[in-house]
Amino acid sequence: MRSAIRKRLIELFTASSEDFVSSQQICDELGCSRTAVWKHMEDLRKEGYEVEAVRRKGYRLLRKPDKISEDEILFGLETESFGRHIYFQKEVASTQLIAHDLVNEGAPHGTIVVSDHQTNGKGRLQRTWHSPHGTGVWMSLILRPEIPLHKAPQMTLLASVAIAEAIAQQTGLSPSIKWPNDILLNGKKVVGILTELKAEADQVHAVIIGPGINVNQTADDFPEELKDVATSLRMELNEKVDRAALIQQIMSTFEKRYDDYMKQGFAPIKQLWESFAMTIGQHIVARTVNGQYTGKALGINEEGVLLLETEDGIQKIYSADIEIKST
Ligand code: BT5
Repeated sequence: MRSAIRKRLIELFTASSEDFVSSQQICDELGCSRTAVWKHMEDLRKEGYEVEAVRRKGYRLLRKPDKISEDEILFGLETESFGRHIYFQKEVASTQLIAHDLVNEGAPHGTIVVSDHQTNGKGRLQRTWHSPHGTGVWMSLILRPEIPLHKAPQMTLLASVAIAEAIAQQTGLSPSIKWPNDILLNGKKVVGILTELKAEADQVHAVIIGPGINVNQTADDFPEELKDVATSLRMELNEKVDRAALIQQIMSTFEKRYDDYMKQGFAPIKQLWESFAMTIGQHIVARTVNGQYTGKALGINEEGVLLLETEDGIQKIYSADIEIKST
């Protein structure tokens, strides 16, 4: 099936929401015969779409396949700018690398890069992110906030709040956040987020937020070294999760929280972040590039910096790996 026709059909179904689209309307829009329309529907079904046909009413799209290419993400997307420009590729080295190029080419605020498989997914500090084929959401979101450089870390916390909220809404699960932005289910990592910046002097040009979300992996899909520390939504729910629907939910929640942030500042985000945080009040070890600190996590300040009560006083932690010692 030609992608332009598929795209137009999906747009028609999207515009009619849950309603039927008549054969006549489709004929008019595509400039083809009823037989050709019937054939297009057969093609959609072959691609995994569930299309209902009812005499005198027409066609209705019931379900999309668990694919995450442009059409599937756009169908039913309810945002203004987030996810409106989609760059999808079946396999990439890292969605972050592509996002950097797109930023340089002037990609607009809200652009996303999505892939089914990363061969060289990036974690923080040169670590790797396991991103097997067809099971996860490997994505980079380009934001262009007009904020000074020192506020950029708040974007990371905003991202983890928006994604944790979206997961809770989509699955009914109760995720928690480990500072700064690992999302955990039952103590195991289900989301990691890499945030990268393009900035000059004190002005942020773009923030590239790269969440890696384990969605439909089974335990066997994880390599030995991750089996005890990682989980997926499917493993926690005992059922598969529609990745395109999850991306749409994330786009909606993210856009809403981003607007809150732009209008009201960090305070509402801080409050939400604290409601998800599992780190607060815990005894932790924070490993930073400047050394290791042990103490009680008191919370985050207005800037999003973690405050740690150590034997030598209160230490501000800007970036670290956190190990939770006890409750
Ligand atoms: C992170 O790093 O948690 C950020 C991961 C961001 C990945 C996304 S995918 C889309 C976008 N494009 C990219 O290239 N990257 C981003 P960090 O906190 O450094 O954690 C990395 C560590 O998590 C690894 O060293 C492993 O121990 C563990 N890990 C690797 N893959 C994992 C997975 N799929 N699930 C859970 N843990 C994993």
